[in-house]
Amino acid sequence: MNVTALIAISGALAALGCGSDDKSDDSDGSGDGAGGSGPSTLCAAAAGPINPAALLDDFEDGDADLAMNEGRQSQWWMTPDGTTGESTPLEGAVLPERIVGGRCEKSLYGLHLSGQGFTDWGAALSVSLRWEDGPGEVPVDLSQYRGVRFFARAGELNTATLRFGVHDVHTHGKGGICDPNTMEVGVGCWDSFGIDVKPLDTEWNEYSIGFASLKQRDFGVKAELDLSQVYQIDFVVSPNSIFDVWLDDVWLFE
Ligand SMILES: [Ca+2]
Ligand SMILES: [Ca+2]
Repeated sequence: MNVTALIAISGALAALGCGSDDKSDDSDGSGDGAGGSGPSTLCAAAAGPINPAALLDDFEDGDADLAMNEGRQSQWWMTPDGTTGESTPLEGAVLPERIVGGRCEKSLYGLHLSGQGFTDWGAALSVSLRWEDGPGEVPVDLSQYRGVRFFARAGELNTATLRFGVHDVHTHGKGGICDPNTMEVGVGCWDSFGIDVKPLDTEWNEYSIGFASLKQRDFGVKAELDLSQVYQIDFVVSPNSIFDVWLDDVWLFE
């Protein structure tokens, strides 16, 4: 099934309030990194992953905490670029918001990021994968997983691009490899392994992003993604945009 057909189907099903149990997306290559992201609609997935430990968060508990699986523990966090923008929330821990009417019947809460006016790199919804008293962020081993799946939708006024990114031992400021105190090309941090989430539309779609599809933007330390030492996952909205983005049911897949 091609992407256009999937979009048409997902739109029609979304109008009914729920999607089908269409497994055809598993054959489109997105899971193995060939395609990166692509939309599909799978309400069945709202019941949870086959491996419950693969859940990052479904937001139904209403807190800012990551689901505590496999040693992962941290909080969803909003970081604006420091220019004169506005957003809800502006900065700090991000609490789930009620989804009006729910999604796929079982989901009542998701994360909602909205705002405008940032002019440098935009704003990031991030989650460290493990936080410990003392050292702060520490890496976790995701090498058993092939990628991340989540649901997303945009509000009608959204003009932002959403970039999914991963920070490993090479790109995170705590990794000890890049230099967090410089923006020097080839030396600095925060050049995540990422990909744009698209097409993003006003209906909920499921996106499967294979780790193998992620690419750096080549402004910091250049490296191969080391899945055995992953620090952080980001969803970054582009600068000079109006952003209004929802996320739900974020989990890893094997
Ligand atoms: Ca939670
Ligand atoms: Ca949810």
